[in-house]
Amino acid sequence: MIKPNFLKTIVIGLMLATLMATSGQQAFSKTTLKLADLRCENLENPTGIDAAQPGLSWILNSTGRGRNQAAYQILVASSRENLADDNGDLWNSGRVNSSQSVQVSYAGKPLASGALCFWKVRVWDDQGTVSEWSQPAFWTMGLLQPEDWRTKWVGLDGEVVTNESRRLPARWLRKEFAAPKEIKRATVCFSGLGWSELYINGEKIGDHVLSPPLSEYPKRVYYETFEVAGRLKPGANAVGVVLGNGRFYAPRRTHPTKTLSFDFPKLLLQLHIEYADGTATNIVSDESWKLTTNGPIVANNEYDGEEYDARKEFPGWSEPGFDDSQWQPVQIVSSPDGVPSGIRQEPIRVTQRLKPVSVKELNPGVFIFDMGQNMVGWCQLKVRGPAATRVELRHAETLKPDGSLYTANLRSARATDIYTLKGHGEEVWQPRFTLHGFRFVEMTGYPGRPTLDSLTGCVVNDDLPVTGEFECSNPLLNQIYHNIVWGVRGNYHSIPTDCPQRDERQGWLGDRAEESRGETYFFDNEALYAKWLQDMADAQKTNGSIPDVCPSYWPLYNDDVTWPSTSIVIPEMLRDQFADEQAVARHYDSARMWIEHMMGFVTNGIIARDRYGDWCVPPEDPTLIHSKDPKRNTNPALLATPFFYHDLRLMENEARRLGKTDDANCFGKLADEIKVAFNEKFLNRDLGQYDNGTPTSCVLPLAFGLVPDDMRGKIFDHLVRKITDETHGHIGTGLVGGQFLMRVLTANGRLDLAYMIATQKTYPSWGYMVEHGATTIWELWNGDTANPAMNSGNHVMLVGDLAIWLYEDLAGIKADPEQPGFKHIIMQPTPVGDLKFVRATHLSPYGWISSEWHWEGDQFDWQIKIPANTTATVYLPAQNVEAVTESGQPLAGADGVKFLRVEGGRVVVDVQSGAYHFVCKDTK
Ligand code: RAM
Repeated sequence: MIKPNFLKTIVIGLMLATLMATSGQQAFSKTTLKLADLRCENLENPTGIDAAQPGLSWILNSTGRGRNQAAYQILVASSRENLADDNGDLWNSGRVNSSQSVQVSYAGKPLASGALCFWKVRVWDDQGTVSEWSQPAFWTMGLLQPEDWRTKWVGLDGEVVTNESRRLPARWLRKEFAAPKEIKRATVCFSGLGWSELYINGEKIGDHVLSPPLSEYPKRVYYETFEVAGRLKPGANAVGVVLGNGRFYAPRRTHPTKTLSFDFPKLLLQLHIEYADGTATNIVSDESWKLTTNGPIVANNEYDGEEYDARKEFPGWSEPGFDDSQWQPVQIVSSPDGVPSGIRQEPIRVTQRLKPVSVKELNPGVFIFDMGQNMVGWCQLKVRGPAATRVELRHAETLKPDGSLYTANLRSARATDIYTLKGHGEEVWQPRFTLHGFRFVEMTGYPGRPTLDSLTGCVVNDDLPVTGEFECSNPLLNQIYHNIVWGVRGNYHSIPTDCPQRDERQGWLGDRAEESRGETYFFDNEALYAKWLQDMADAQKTNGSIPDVCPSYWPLYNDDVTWPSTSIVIPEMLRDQFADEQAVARHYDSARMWIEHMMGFVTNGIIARDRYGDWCVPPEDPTLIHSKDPKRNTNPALLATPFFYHDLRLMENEARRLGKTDDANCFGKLADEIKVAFNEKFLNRDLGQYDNGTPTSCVLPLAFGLVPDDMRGKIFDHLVRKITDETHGHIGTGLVGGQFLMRVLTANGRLDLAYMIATQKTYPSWGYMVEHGATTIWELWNGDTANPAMNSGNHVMLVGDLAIWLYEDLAGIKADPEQPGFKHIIMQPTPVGDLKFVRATHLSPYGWISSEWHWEGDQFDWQIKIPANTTATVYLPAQNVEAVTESGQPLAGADGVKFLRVEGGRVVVDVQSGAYHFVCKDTK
């Protein structure tokens, strides 16, 4: 079963495709303006927001041509009734002549803690037509001031030893209270660290799992907010919370870096009840709560797994009247120091359920299930049998040749869940406080013979809206795309992680620099990455240093350039893809501090601070993790200096946009100096290469504009020679160079080479992974043969800019940075190789964009959709205007189309919003 968000976007995508395939001209007729998808802080009806001026966005759904928003009006009201009466008692923006429909900042009355805000919007188009009011949406404010929390942290400081100390039994906490009067509103805010679940009167609140989000705990802790009036009843009520370890309690895991652990699990909770008579009360975590560790979750640890003894269940524990005389009073415990902060990101949920594709009995009583897909989450178990029967589930990504689990690459993560039956009827169980990266499950101890129905794979990740689909005529590329999407989603767990299976799962910065831009085409990761920037700022030292891993659970403050540069690159991505000016502006000071700190390492225009090299360049020997071949490895200064140059240019642009001219000049000046020094030191004009001439040493200077104009051709030729003569059409870059490789080849006219690299089946290539059974992307090009010490089957860093290239260059959908967030779109597909068709859709902040092309004989047949309130520049592969038709008519004079120029075998036109059907003859 797929969760609603997933379904919603897929259905919209399909509807769109069908519309485009069948409607032809009819879709172009003028339709009424419809508003949809109202978002506050880019989230649907969020609760507990702490931005003083939340950003409000909507989408104009209109399929006609040239539909633009000329003005908007927003009403924000403190009640549904007021909003229905068009009484914006919090804010009536009045008619604002503006086309802005993304992140319009709230500018009404100051919003108090807990404020309820209902809102709607209407718009005028440029013909003066006014839309209906949108459907109402809402948001609520969180607890904005520290003094709003009238509560204490509670828990139990001290180990309750089970079989080992890193797998604590869960802590169960409860409190009964009376609600004597009619309830008008009840809001609960709580932070249960590491992870927690909240129950009221016997029911779990919300469908979130593994919450709250991970954070830099000594700086910030996240709390969840739910409206719960409907869960309370007049009279006796009870609230219960179960606390798991998460990353807050994470001791004794030392490989290969010491992992930070913070404290024993703890809870901060405040339930604010407003009665109909105008009075109010707070139910808070304090000494009156009871606690037990003697519950059914006898051991939990994210990496090692969960043990559950159903015989220890205590039905009714979160309902009034439960006998808690055996429970102990909670302790008042120390605060984790971090400021409680509202959450601004989508929650983690079970987003899909997979049925196993096979089950085999390996040895008597040992069953191996195959989920058919390397997935991340856990299994739901269905079992009947006598009490005390122990069913054990072990998880792994691959199998050994003998069919048993291959677990060497999990390192110390045990990835084992154990369920002990209570012995009553059918028992259905799934763990709460663990996570596994796996395709195969070994089941032992099952009473009888399990069937495919005995296990269900629950896919668990940040429940981000799906923003795109890609398909083309090359099945290998489609499978690679599938592997990318599964890899990305499996590594979204309130931070982007490096891997989901071994004893690591950290937010490594380097892995997600440019690669994060590719992800935006199929997941709306705006809120997630804006939050990760906050993690980076929280982890930053006062001297400006940013660690390689954020939150800094592995405290690696190496002061290298390439990994922390992600804190400069992500703001650019958020701006280009989402027009998220707010996150960018918020992060500016932190970014500047880091740049200033790193400037101290620049000597004579060169910075050589590097820690990881061009990580995971394809090694010469299939058993190696890292290449020892000096010809494959790039000089550290050739990685750090270009990247720092790039950072400075990004900062220069950003400072200018923010009106910080002095900063901009300072960044620009240093960048100029670096450019000169870099070329003086490393450019070999005679050989036409930098230093030892690795592919990466060509790619970075080309991508960042570091190469003197007269040498661009030569450096590019050198790169081409490396690929054709030395790597024979295979990839030769690691994590750093791979972020720009496909685009550098394409921008310089060798899309054919990019296509060759992308569709290789032999080592090293993404296709090689597919040929060897991968359903995600491996950490190593030689993931099937390398040492298990570092060999994850589910990493995204080697994706590089492949996903960007699929959408931007093959499908031809790209944001124009001059009008970010796809306000203006560049539509420039490049037909290549044996590709017969490409279809892609992308949900931009303005609505769905689509591009669908195929060859009809030697004619290029291309249908596109440009959402309302945007425009696009379209590059048609034809020599002249006469060779192009639109919806069967000559291009010249087509409604919504403006001819610009003919350039490099392309007819370039500007188009208004709407659906278009182009046919290009004379494409050569
Ligand atoms: C590995 C991680 C990550 C990489 C670092 C340098 O342990 O898996 O992907 O960024 O090392």
